[in-house]
Amino acid sequence: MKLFVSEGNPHCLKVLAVLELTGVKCAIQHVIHDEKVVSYLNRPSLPALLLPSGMPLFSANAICRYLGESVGLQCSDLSNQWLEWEATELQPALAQGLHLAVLQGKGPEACRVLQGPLTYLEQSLSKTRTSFLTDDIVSVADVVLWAALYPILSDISLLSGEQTKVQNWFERVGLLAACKSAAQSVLQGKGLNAEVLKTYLQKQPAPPQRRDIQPCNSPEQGTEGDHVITEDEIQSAAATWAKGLAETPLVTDRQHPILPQEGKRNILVTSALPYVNNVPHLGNIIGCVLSADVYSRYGRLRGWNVLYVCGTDEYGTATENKAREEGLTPQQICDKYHSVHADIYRWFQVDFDFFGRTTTEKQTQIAQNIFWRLHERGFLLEDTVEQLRCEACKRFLADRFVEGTCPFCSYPEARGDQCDKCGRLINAVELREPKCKVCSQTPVVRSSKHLFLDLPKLEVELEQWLEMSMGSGDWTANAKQITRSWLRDGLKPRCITRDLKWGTPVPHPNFSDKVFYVWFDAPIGYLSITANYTDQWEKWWKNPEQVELYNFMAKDNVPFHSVVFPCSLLGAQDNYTLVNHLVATEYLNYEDTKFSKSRGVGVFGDMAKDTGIPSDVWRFYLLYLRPEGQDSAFSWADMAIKNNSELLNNLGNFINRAGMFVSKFFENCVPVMDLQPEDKRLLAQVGWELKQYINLMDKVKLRDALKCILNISRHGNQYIQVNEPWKKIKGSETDRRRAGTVTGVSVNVACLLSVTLLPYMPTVSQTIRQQLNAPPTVTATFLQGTGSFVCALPAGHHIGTVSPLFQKLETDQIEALKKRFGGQQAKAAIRPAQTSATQTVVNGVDTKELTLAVAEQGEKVRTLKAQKAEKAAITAEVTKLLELKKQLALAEGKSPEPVPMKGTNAHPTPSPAPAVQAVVSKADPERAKELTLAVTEQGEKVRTLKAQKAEKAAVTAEVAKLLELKKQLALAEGKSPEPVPMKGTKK
Ligand code: B3M
Ligand code: ZN
Repeated sequence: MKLFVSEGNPHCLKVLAVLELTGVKCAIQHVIHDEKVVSYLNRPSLPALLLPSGMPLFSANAICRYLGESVGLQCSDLSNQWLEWEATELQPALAQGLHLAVLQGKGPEACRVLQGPLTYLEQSLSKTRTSFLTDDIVSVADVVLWAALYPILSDISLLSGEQTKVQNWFERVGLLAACKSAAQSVLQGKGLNAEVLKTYLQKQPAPPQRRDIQPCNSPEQGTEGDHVITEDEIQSAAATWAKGLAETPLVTDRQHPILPQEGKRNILVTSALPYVNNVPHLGNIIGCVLSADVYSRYGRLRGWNVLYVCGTDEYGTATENKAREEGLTPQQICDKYHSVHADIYRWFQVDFDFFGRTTTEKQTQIAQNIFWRLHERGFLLEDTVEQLRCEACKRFLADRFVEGTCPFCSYPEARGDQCDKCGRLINAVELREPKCKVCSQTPVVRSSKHLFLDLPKLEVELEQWLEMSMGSGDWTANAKQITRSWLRDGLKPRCITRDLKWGTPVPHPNFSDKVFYVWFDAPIGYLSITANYTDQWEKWWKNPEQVELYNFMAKDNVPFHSVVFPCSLLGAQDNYTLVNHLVATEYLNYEDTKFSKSRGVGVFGDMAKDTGIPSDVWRFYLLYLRPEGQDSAFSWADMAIKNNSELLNNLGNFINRAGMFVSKFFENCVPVMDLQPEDKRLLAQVGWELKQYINLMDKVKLRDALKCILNISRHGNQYIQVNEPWKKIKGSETDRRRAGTVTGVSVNVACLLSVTLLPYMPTVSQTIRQQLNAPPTVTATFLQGTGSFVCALPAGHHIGTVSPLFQKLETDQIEALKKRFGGQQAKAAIRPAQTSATQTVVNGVDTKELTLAVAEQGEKVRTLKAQKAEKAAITAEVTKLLELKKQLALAEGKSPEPVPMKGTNAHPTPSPAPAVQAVVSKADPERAKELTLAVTEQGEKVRTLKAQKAEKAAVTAEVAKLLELKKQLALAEGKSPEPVPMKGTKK
């Protein structure tokens, strides 16, 4: 065996100390920091241990565990838990702390960054009666934690005076000869001041900046941002809080028709008009209507004057075909599917001010008017066009009905109007090897006369205007880039007429048998839909001085909204409102493939409601995944994880605890709050997240803003966890006042959350506000200006009835859904378990090696996650991990069940029916009071264990106790001793 270490690297300190402690025989080789010892890793990773088998271990904690095990020092569950905590919670904070302290000389800030983990350690140490973390003898976990903290804690000035337990423990471990000599060898016994540490840190990638470190919570906490709360912020947060709800206006109900108002921000929001002839899938929904809905709802909360319009895009050959398929007229198809769309969006709670359609009289009027104005002003050209005609189908082929090879990039599946690979627009006749999409025959070229929009003539004006719009508005990066690449290639005239029947008729006598091309016609739909909403539509659409226009769409719609349509409007010279903010999403995939109606793969809008998963949860997950900046993929397993960890364990848990404390401990009445420095610190942290939320929302970064909400509740959970109001309520008068303050502050944070959540989860938001009996003015208050977290539920405020907000998504439920909706992954997940893994058993692979491989791979995944590596990279490693776990399970003779997902909890084993059930219940208020506390306390214990991902058996045991206590409580309250359902589990 050979151990590779480098000087100055605190991880090497861990392994050297454990090596010496265990006395394992092993050669040690000192190398320089960037030496690549493990050939297949793409970056140097030290320390590394070359096992006798030739297999390398390259995570310090796995090496330590291995060394311990090889001398019979097995890691207990508790030790393993500490190692886990060290890797996932402490290390990220340390990376930032060391960076701040050593490279930037910011000791106090480093201190603040480490405060969370150190407080947690202090609390844990004060709860144990043993001299070390897990026992009265030192464990691998003690040494690992000691070594990790050595550089920081050896500088005593960085330890706050209150952390005496940590200090004593640190000194005790440091007395071990193994630790002393390792510290000497790696850091010259100098801790923070060691030159070698500085050299080592300089070679490390800058750590991701963490806003704050939570002791134990969801694994995916926000690590972006780099905010350290200052004293000023704390003071100003406290001052803001004290203002309360006083003079804040009410968000008034909308009065239709909504029209621009003098002196207001008048915001016109459109979502791309979904094609009527098919049912939208989740990708369509998040790309347009849902994103625009979240932004509109947010805008209304901000007090802006928002009008959100949308409708179905109904003309074109696709509709004609669908009609033929279903034996209906095109109009009947439109009527039928228009209402299908409307129902779906209603179910998703998309709050349009008006949802119209393009096949209306107004559409004809406005489109023809724009056409004539373009004609009169000389922006239309006449030309003979070669067109593809399918002789087999006896018709001209609309762009979407021909497919072939892209003449620019050779992508083989380019459409007749556009290439999905390079994004360029194509004239169908330019396609190489064209094919009719209906019958696959090769179409022939025929010529006829058509009208063209003279884009080159409008190019200069367009460019001037684009420069201004992109400069002052919020255009997503993809929208800018696609538009620029269009202009770079130089604009060409675009044909705006088609030889079809189902469309807006071209009014020109020479073209009376033609209709407008859908992409000339459809964006005019925005105007005509507004005209169907109000006769005063021009106040929105011919009013660029007063109106800001936001267009939401998927990226393939960009050129039509940034080039073609603006040119139509510019050429019409009628003072039209042009797009100020163009918000385009990337694509959402389904599992590891694309949504496909024909292959029956993916979730379509009409199916979502049949899953039993609430609309709000769908909204949440789609927005959490919103493809901002890059494509993303819907995954059932991930949806369950996000639901169970973020909604249930983080958000729901916090809001429910806050409310329950008020109702259980303070008779539904918000207690007096006497703010201490740490409460004010929380106000500042929450206030800061609120500001981020507003900044991001203003810039339409809907996905990132959602993370701020989750961060707020994480802060809240941590605050409750640290302050333990359920214990303090039983203490002295001072303790009880403290419990009151913490409860009051928490329930106010819950109130803030209800408002920030409103755009995303309107029903949940309303439920919370009802439960808290929040005054209606709260919605307008928090989101004013740059955001202000005021005390909205003051002492004396009475809340309503609190109940759980979310339900757990069970693994079997998710597996069933995955099967039902198809996708490669569903099949893939089932197969390998029985094939490849079975062979492993036959081959008799030793479980010890597999155990190590699992541990190693687990570390790898954790590291990648901590480093916020690319999702694809993480997913790949997670897949490997799962496969290894399956192999291990098989090798151990267990069934190759899918490994339960992280973040889900085992079903609590119901405790055996107690004898008390036979007893006729008789209320005992004194006992009930005591039991209420016991239940709360036990509930906290279970939650803590779960959050710490404690062993299943341990959790189950505590859950059983909890259920028993609840039964006793029910009896003492004179209720029937029915088993009380666990929070968040299904009834
Ligand atoms: N119906 C295309 C699409 O949904 C089209 C959008 C029109 S927006 C005016 O991708
Ligand atoms: Zn054909």
